[in-house]
Amino acid sequence: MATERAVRDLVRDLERGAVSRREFVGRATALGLGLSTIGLILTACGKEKGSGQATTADLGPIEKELNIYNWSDYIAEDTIPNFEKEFGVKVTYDTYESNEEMVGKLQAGASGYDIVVPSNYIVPVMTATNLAAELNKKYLTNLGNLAPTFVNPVFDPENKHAIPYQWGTTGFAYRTDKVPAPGDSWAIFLDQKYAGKMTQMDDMRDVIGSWLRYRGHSLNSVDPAELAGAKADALAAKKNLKAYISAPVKGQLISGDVWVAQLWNGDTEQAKAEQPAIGYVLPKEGCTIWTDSLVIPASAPHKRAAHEFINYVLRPEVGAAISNFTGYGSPNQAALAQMKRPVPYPTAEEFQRLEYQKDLGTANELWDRIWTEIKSA
Ligand code: N2P
Repeated sequence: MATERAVRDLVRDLERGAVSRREFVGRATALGLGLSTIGLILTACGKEKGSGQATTADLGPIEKELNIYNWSDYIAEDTIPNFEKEFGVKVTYDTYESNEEMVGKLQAGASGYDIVVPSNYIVPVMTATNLAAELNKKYLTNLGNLAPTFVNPVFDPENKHAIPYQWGTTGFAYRTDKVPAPGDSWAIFLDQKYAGKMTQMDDMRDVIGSWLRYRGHSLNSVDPAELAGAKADALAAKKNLKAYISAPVKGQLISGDVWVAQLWNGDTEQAKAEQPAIGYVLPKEGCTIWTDSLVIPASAPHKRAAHEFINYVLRPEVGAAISNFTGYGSPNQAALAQMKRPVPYPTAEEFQRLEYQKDLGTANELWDRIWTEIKSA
């Protein structure tokens, strides 16, 4: 008679690919399992592991609800209504302004979300702490539409947990009519001439990162001396800032209350659509490039609907409509032909000024402390 324990261990080994299906059948038979039981287990465990396939268990019928938690202004107006109509799913849509806000919520136990949209450096954190569900590729039939650069990205080899959604850069936007010669340096935020008319983002990684690059360091630095320098520069700039504010600064740029704002390229494009006197600068010292991905939290209550949504976004016309609204680059290669102004992925030369953020590991604490000190100063 098979002990329960031995069977459980064997099934686990099968699930993680430690034994092949053929080995499984031999050992399960030796443990006394009947063929129909073995068949059921094999069906539940899906296809052979180790072939780059993620989990393949059946997710059942599509649920009637889907809860999406996304960055603000990061989707086309008709993306959700069209999905609801076609799939018969009611979508609840919430927004956030930073990765830390979103992850903080998940870490605190928020469990209703079916889709979240972390930046590259957050994905490994989510997978390491079991916050991200493994994707079931059999539901993602449009995966082939992804551009090669976004297939098997370093932050998620094999796209096991994350399907790239949009990519962009973090530079600064400015009013061309108020600031005719903005230069091309982060130093603009140190210029008293524009005191009270400038903002930096409400984002630890982007603010400290900009001052690290300003002094020629990596924006992923964990060197205490480099970080102390970045803090000093950030504090000097803070004297000229109206606020730390991210996407919602667009209204103030449009109205002219703000003339220079650290901002992402796509949100700048959105503001420009309403106020043409807006330009965008990628500072010569360098700045962030990021990829945000669709991820299904491990705790998602509507996983089948979440997969259908991801697959829907991977359609060329849906991906194109999203980027046409957001102004960001699309990782959906099939969508590019349908985009009004596709943002070309940076060349190797342009990459010399761009850097992907990485998780800071144990240095997160030091960064957090410095950011708190900057904000409360
Ligand atoms: C949303 C833009 C978010 C991109 N407005 C940040 N990674």
